[in-house]
Amino acid sequence: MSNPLVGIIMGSDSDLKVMSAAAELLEKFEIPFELTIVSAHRTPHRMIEYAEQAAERGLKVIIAGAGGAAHLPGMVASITTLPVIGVPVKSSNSIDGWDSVLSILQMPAGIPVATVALNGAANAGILAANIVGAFDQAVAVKLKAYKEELRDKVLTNVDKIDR
Ligand code: RP5
Repeated sequence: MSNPLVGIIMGSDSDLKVMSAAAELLEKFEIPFELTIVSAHRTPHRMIEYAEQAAERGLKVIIAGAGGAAHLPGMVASITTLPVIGVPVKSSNSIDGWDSVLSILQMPAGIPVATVALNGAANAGILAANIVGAFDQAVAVKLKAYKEELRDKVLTNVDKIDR
C-alpha cells in the first residue's frame, strides 16, 4: 500500500471488532490507511507523539475510536490540525454506551470532533473517504458509485414490496 492518508486509531485491541468496519470501507474505496492502538490513558505519550506527527507524515484525516471515558478522539483533536472523526465504542461495562457517546460528542468550542453513531465505524470510514474525495477525483467517483449502489438496493426493495 502507498503512504497512508487515513490513520485509524483505537484505545484498545478490544475496540478492533468495531473499528475494523472503518478499515473495510477504506479498502473498498482503495484509500491507503494505517491502523494501530493508541490509548489516551494507558499510552498518553504515544498519543501525543501520534497526533503531533500525523500531518507531517502525510495523513489527511484521523479516525479515532474509544469506549468508556473515551478521551482519545478529543485529545488527538486538541493537538493536530487534521480533521478527527470520533467513533464511540460500546465497551462491555458501559452504561449502554452513553459514556462513550457523550465523552466524544460534547467537545468544547474550538476543538471539534466529527462524531458518528455508537459503534458507527463504517460511517467513519465513509466520512473519511468523503474528506479525501473532496481533493481526489478517483475517490469521488468511487463514492458516487457507492451511493448509486445504496439507491439501487432500496429501489429493488421498492419493486419487491410495492403493490
Ligand atoms: C477504552 O476502554 C478502550 O477504548 C476500550 O473501548 C475500553 C476498554 O478497554 P480494555 O479494557 O478492553 O482494554 O480505553
